[in-house]
Amino acid sequence: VTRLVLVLGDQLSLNLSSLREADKARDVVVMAEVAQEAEYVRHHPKKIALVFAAMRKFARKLEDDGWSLGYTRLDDPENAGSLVGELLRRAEETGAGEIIATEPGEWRLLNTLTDAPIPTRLVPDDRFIASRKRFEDWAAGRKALRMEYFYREMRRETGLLMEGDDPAGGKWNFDHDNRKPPKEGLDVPEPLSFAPDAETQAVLDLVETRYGDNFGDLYPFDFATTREEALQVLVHFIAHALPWFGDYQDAMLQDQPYLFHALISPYLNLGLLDPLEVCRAAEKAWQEGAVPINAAEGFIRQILGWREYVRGIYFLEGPEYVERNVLRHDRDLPAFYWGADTQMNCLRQAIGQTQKYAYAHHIQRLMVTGNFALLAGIDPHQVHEWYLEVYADAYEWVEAPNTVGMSQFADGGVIASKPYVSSGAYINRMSDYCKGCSYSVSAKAGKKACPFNLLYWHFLDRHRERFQSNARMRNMYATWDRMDAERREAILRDAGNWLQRLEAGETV
Ligand code: FAD
Ligand code: DLZ
Ligand code: SF4
Repeated sequence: VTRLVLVLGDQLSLNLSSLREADKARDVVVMAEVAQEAEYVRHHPKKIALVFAAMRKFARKLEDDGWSLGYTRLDDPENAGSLVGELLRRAEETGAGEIIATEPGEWRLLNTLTDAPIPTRLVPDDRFIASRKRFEDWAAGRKALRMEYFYREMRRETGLLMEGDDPAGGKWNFDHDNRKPPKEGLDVPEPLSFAPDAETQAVLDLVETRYGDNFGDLYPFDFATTREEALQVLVHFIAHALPWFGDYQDAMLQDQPYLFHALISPYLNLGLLDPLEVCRAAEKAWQEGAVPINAAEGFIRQILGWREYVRGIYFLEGPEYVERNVLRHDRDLPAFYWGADTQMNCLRQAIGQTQKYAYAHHIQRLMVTGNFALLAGIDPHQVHEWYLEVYADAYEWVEAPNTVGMSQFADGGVIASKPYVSSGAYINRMSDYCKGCSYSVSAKAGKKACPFNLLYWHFLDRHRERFQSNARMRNMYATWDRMDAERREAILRDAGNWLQRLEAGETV
């Protein structure tokens, strides 16, 4: 008898495990644009449009490959509004008695499908380099789950950047050579841009009508929407940006949202690109002498290391992970995260860019929007929902560990060995934001003082009990303790007043 093969919006890979299990001759693939998925948070309109456009084109590809398909568009009058509703409708239509699905990347959907009122067989998602089991085995019995050690095992297992048993270039990690501040007049490559075809335009019209009020600009829309286009983005990155990726990985420049980043996370996360193929392409460029080792290693580590590691942590830690709040932060997310005005230029730039492009690079997410939320004591669940909504690459399995763990330390240190906090000095060193700011990055207290300077000490002071014995934070506390008492009092008082103005809704 016929079976239904569910293909989710972020499972757009021809070698998907569920498709491999299925029989083209008798089974029916089900794909559905549903309100349940489009509305579990108020996604950026660009993200919804990207998912729907890529789904429609992938569906066509499956049909060309000979699959029977039940594809439901969001505005189909029969649309049941949820994935299970759609599966039931298609089961009735086709007489199917079983569903095959590749495990979804999120607890919410995993539980929904496990409890579906129709027999459902879930097969592992093997579009990752490490399986869930592989990660669990690595984690078993370890006290600390540090990415670096997991990454080295993955290097050994895949042979990526290995010379026999040794890491290529003699070191596992070349970050020491990376993280250069930006230079004036950096020559930054133009990213590729894909003009919407008629199929994408139909999606854009639909998204504008239904989700035009969500935070974020739908236009201009120039994402790749097929595997072929995503591969062009990868090739373009390797030729024009990868050589400098390591050097300027942490740099931030006003009006240069992309710098030397790859811009491939939306495509990796949708399944249009495969993580191992991306790593191999970077390795090949290094082998051919086209890129230096610090660039190739730094880039491969983000995918083979971080991306695989955070997925492992997400499933290891369980569905309650997103509720964690060990620092008991409870302030509401300020209105400027949704585009209201702020005098802090770094935040205005990072958020403005997010609104426009549904993109910000890692250091903007970690050291500007994330750093601020952590210093200001914002409720990490609200921070988590914000990151899940505003980025085109946001799926809970990758977003939550990065936000709740790496950025907000709300998991108590599962991912990060110390909180990622900094004063304005770091942002000033790594960007050109401060010169266009109403605050003074060199002022440590007083009305003009950069809020990051005030809140940095406020954070350390209010969490002294938790962090003062952390070896990696000893220097920070020593510096604080060396200041004279009057100065410390003035800083804490100014920080408290600033937070009050923030809470009162003033444009801070
Ligand atoms: P590049 O800087 O060019 O890096 C190349 C690739 O490495 C990325 O495409 C991505 O696949 C991978 N990568 C890099 N850093 C990470 C990381 N920390 N975790 C996982 N993969 C990584 N990434 C997402 O894909 N989805 C998210 O929802 C997401 N949320 C984040 C939230 C916060 C608070 C932070 C600090 C980081 C988040 N990241 C997320 C990680 C990272 O910021 C993005 O992957 C990256 O900015 C994507 O842009 P790029 O493709 O140009 O990346
Ligand atoms: C993100 C997303 C959106 C916006 N819409 C759909 C949809 O209509 N149908 C669908 O199958 N998937 C969609 N997705 C992707 C899912 O939310 C994603 O599969 C889960 O979050 C698991 O990662
Ligand atoms: Fe940001 Fe402070 Fe620099 Fe202003 S002075 S841009 S608030 S770091």
